[in-house]
Amino acid sequence: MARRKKSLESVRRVLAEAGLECPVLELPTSTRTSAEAAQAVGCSIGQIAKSIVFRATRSGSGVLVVASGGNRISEQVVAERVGEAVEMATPAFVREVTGFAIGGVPPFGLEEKLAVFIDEDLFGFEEMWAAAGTPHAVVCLTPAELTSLTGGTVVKIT
Ligand code: 5CA
Repeated sequence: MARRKKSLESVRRVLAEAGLECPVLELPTSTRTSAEAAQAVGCSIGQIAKSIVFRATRSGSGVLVVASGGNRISEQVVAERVGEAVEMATPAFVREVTGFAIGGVPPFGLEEKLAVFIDEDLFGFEEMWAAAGTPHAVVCLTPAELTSLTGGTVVKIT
């Protein structure tokens, strides 16, 4: 099976195991960036839940921030939450800890159990779209579904 198909199937499996029927959309156009994803589904960029991975510099642990598409995440705010300095992850580190490539990283069903922080701005929407494993697939989630699937802590990240 092609890698992309496997990635999409693993996202579908996690949703099914959680008993959720969140719509997954496979699109012909790229959903690699928040702007592309917003254009592809016809929503505002704020309604895209982007999954950004950081690396804690002392422990080497991965940290996932699920942020509203238009927001710039403050590394300092993330560091305060984590209790140590953080840096942007490299593409190789993202793949290692999540099992997915940049542009398709879903907020749940990841390779490693990461600390997860959710941008409070996502709670201003009834539903949002997140990457579903590939740069051509997105999944529609409510804030409650995102919270239960990730076990994340809701914070102000800007
Ligand atoms: N599928 C879309 C919308 S859900 C998506 O995955 N967007 S994203 O924002 O979550 O993923 C792209 C993000 O990956 C960028 O915002 C950026 O933070 C990160 N990224 C892109 N290129 C690199 C790179 N070379 N190194 C590290 N991080 C990168």
